[in-house]
Amino acid sequence: MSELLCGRFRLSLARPLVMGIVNVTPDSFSDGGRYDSVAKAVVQAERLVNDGADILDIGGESTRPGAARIPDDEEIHRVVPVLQALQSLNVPLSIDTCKTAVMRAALDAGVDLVNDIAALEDEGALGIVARSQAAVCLMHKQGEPQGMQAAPHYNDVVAEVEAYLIERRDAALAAGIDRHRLLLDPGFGFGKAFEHNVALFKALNGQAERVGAPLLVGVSRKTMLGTITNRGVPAERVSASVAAALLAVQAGAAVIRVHDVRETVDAIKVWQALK
Ligand code: 7PJ
Repeated sequence: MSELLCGRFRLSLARPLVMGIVNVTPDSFSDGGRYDSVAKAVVQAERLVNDGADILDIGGESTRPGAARIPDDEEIHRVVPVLQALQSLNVPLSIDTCKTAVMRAALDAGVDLVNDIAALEDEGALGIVARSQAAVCLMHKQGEPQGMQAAPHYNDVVAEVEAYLIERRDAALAAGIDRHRLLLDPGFGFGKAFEHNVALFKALNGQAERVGAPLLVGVSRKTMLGTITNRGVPAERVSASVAAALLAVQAGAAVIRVHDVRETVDAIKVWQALK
């Protein structure tokens, strides 16, 4: 079975891994000195580890459709104290960023995985990651988060997404990133209409073999699941998210990125015992 070289860790991919989402979003009312947002993120991270998270994904900038951008130094000041505080947990830490400056600061703070929705397209990103020991997730998106859901267009969404992932995988390999450090992600909800997401999900089976690297899948609480279940509120999409996570691991996904770690871990345990 294959392994993922991931900073301080070598992670076996013999069973699906659960990546728990930690958002570091400052509360503008109560956050003098950012102490509160750091403390809250650390508490949330510790809870996710207790719930069985294999990896923690720390993000300081929302990449949800329509979200505003924040400056590099603001993002660094949000995430680096959290990464430092979580080092001693002895759990692989991922940084969810698309900015080279944030990657550099996170790598200096000891991050084990760079999760990039822009697949290391930012200037200098390939080189920064290549010079580290960190794993990297290269994700497909069409357009930028600010306007990407306006009018997504594909002639053949599966073929186009897979061609892009292969191109970025090859760019990473050419930059000197070992293939055992790579994860690829079709990028559910990133410049994709409902029918594009459905087509991509149905194509997960065999996709890792076609694109030549293990897959990370992130569908947790996303709009596509709200559309299927008619749940407008993301927090009401937990059952839908667990069902989709199970289907993704059954189709061969190596890593599942989720909000609801405890529920997803239980479901995967049942799947493993009874499949
Ligand atoms: C993803 C992500 C995803 C990867 C976000 C949200 C939006 N990183 N970061 N894959 N989604 N690799 O969680 O709804 O699907 S932020």
